[in-house]
Amino acid sequence: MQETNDILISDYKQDYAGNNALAKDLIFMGGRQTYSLNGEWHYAIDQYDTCLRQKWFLEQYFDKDGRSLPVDFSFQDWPTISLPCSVNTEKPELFWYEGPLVFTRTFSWDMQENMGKKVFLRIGAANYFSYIFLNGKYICKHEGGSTPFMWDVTEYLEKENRILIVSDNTRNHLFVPTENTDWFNYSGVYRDIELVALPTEYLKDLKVNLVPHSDFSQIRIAAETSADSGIVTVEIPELQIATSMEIQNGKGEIVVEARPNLWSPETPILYDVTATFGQDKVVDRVGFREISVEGRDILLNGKKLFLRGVSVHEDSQFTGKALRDEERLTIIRTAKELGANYLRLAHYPHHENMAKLCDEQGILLWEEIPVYWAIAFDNPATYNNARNQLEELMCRDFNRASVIIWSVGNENLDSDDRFRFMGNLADFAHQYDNTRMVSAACLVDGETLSIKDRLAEKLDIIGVNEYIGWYSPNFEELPQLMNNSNPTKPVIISEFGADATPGLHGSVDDKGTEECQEAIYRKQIEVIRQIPYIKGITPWILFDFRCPRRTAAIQGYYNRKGLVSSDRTYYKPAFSVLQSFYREF
Ligand code: GCB
Repeated sequence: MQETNDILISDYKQDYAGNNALAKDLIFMGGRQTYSLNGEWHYAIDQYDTCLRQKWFLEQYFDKDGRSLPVDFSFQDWPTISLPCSVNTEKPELFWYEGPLVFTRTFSWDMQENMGKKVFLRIGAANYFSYIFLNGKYICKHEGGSTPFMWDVTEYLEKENRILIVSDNTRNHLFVPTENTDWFNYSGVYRDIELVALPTEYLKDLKVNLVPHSDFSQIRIAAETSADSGIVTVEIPELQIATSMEIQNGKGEIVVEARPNLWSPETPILYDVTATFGQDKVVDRVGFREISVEGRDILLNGKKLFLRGVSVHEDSQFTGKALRDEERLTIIRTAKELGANYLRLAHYPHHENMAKLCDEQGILLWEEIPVYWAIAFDNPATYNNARNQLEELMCRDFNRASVIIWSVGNENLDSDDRFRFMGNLADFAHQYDNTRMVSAACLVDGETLSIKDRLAEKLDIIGVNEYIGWYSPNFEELPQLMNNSNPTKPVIISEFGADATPGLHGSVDDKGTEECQEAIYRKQIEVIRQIPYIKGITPWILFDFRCPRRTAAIQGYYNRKGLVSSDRTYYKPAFSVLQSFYREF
């Protein structure tokens, strides 16, 4: 008796223990034709996880003798919602909802046209756990709310199909991020859902980059294929490159001599790259640049660089985390108006289009995984998950010239477990990718009032968050902090800032006023500009953003440290202060 059983079983998730979609399952997507499953889906709030307990996806309406059974779902009668989206901003009754949601829809599949092909499901991101079912079968699950995942669904597809997704953003102290953050925990499947049909032998990955320290004259092309052996051909027509590489054990790599025009914020030049493997073909638009560190300097294409940045969340007052490209362009436009050449995409991987747009628009990027605050650093499963999220991000954005820094986390206490955890992540990032710098946003050492963190030895660039003038109201501490520190590596002030409610006025000492925020920006800039080892700043933050922790009347569930209001229209005076500083460069 199904109903009796399911309520008596406590470890119902055991049935979904396998088939974990991981970074190794991702397939290179550049230029691929996809079949979109975006659009209207039926959905239900499923607070008690009854779908997974009762296995609704089996659609068992009758017992074995044909007698009808009572069921607790009716997919076709459920309300609909257009995916991808953050359900919180779409449905007022779901604004504060956290927990399991069930989404389902039907679709037709052309079996004839796709005969002999391998078909993969790809979900751009869903927060935080996703369980995928197709035609009554459990397909896979994925952990992590900001990175894509893929799974081979070839053998499950039929002419008429039902897909069902359980998307669960219940917070938990063992997750990455942990249960306590300073941003809104938006629910649902908020990036594209698509199928991609590939020939049986296909290109699994393509990485293209300028070889570091090659005098800007060598391009490395690395490919992975589903087949063990074969030939991959690669063309970069504007560089007169037409070459091929041999695949052995599913991998191949070549280095070719070339003199590309280098990518930079001033010259965001991209080259068309095409790779072919048998029947399969992918394309990408790739910029070539070299980012490096020399002593306390950051160099872009061999030239010293100051990162004139600002931090941003993936958060829209209107669309939650499911920003549209126009909204991404507004972020970039506003940053450029500020005079920025660099953005910190805090605190988790943003949509892949953000890095693509920044490649085109000439904005450098810091990308980050949500190893944020009090992570369970002693838990091996938490580490594996963080590492996988980092790999998914690095795999997804490897070819983006704009991305110059991988950040392995933000504001974590310097403990032994944390050093091991984040140190290993930093080592892993270095191993995976020698074309970028590795950093993390560290805390100031409160005891010595200095930039001192054991993790620094694992990083190329030290990020430091300091809120002097705000959380530490004594402004004298800022020059002291700078004088007490003597880092051997470049430092980025990855955060400083102050809240200001748009239109709220008072004296410079009245917290939450525009005057107070402006004064803190002036003082910060006055000190920072004199410190030779500071090679960039990303003040907190470009736009006000939603945040459940912020309950004071002047906050209204928003973090008001933005230089611009959450609707992107109102510029606070601190915006011009930072803009004037950036104009000096
Ligand atoms: C921080 C965090 C950031 C917060 C910010 C704040 O240090 O890194 O996520 O939103 O402070 O406003 O307190």
